[in-house]
Amino acid sequence: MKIDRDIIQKSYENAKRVYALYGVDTDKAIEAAKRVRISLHCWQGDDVTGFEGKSVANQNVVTGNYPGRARNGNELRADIEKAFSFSPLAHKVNIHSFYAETKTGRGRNNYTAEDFKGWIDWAKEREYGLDFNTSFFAHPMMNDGMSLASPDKKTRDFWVEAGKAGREIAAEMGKAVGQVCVNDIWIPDGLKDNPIDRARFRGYLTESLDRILEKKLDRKQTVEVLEGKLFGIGTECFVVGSHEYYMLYAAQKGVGLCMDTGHYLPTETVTDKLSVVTQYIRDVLLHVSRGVRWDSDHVVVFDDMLTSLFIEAKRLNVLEKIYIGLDYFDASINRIGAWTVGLRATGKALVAALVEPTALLKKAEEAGNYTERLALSEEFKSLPFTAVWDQYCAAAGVPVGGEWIEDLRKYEADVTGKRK
Ligand code: RNT
Ligand code: ZN
Repeated sequence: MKIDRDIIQKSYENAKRVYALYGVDTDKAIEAAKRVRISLHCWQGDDVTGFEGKSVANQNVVTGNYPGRARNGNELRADIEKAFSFSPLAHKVNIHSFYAETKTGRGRNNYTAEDFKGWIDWAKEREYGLDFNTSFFAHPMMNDGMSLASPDKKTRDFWVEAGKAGREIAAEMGKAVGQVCVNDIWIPDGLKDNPIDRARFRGYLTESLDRILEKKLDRKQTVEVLEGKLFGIGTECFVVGSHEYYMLYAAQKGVGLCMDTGHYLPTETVTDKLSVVTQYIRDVLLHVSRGVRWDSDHVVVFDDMLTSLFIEAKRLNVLEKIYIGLDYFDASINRIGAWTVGLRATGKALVAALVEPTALLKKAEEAGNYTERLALSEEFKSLPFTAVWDQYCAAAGVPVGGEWIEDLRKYEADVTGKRK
C-alpha cells in the first residue's frame, strides 16, 4: 500500500485552514512536535531479558513467545533502528544496565561506561539521546525479591554500589551524546503478604537512596528520577517504593520523579497528577504504558489515557520540560511492530495536543462559561489533527498510515524470522 502524497498535502492544506479559524498555526505545531523527544525502551525488543545470560527469576512479568527476539546488542540496535524508520519523532533510547556488553567480566555493581560503548557510539553517531536505568532485578543478588530495601545489609550494599555505578554511567552517556541522560531508579522490592513494620523496610530504602544520591553530578549530563508503583506479582500487599514514598522523598531531597501510567489504582490518572508534581519537582519522567485490568504493560495505543496525558502536558506548557519514555513489553506479537504502534500512537497524541485550540478553552473557563468549555472540548476532539500527523510523517520521509506494515513484514521474513 502506498498513499498518494498529493492527497496528504491537500488534506493538510485544508486542515491548516480549519485550524487557523481557531487561531492555531499547524506548521508551528509540527515544529513544536519535533522538539519533544520520545525515549524508546530497548527492553520491548528482547522481552526484558538483557545480555547477562543468567537464568534467574525476573521481577518483570512478560508473556508471549513470538519468534525473533533480539539476542545481542547488534540485533537489538538494528531492530530499534527499524522501529525508528517508521516514526517521525525526535528519539532517545532508554537502556537498562543488564544490556551491558562487557568484555571485562564486570557485573551489575561495577559496570562502567566502557561496558556500554556499543550503545554510546551508536547513539552518538545517529544523534539519539540516551536514558538509563540500573536493573534492580533478574540477578542472583536479589534477596527474597528485594534489593535496596532488603533487611540484609550485604544485599543493600551490593545494590547501592550498582546504583552509584549507574549514576556514573548515565553521566558519561549524557556527556557523550550531548543531552541529559535521565537515570530512572525503579526497584521491585515488596512483600506478598502484609508486613507488621512497614516503616522498617522504608527506612532501609531511604538509607540506600541517600547513599546512592550523595554525590552531586552535573545536571547537564544526568538527572535522577524515582519510580514508584502500587503492586506487583508477588508484592500484592506491600511495595516499599510506593508513589507517595517517592513523591515526598523527591520533593524533600530535590530528586526527580517518574510516573508510570500503569502504576496507580484504575481510576487514578497521571494526567491529574502532572500539575501537582511539575509544580514541586523539577525533573519529571513519564513512563507511558497501558495497564489492562492491572499493571500489564500492554502496547501503548491511541486512547483517551494517552491523549488526555499529552493534552494536559501541553495545557500546562511542560511538554518541553518533562521527559517522556515508553514502557511496555508484549512478547506475543512482532516486537518491532509493538514498538512502532506505541511510537506512532504517541506521535498522534502529541500532535493532537499541540493543535488543540487551548486558548479558546481557557478563555471559556476563565469567563466561567462551563457550557461553552464543554461544547468546545467536544468539537475540538474531531478537528482534523490526523491530517497534520500525516503531513508530519510525509515531510519527515517516514511511512504514512499503514504503509509501514509491509516493510515490517519484509524485515520479519529477512531478519527477525530467521533468528532461532
Ligand atoms: C516496572 C517499572 C519499570 C520497568 C522497567 C523495565 O513496573 O515500570 O519501569 O518496566 O524498568
Ligand atoms: Zn515504568
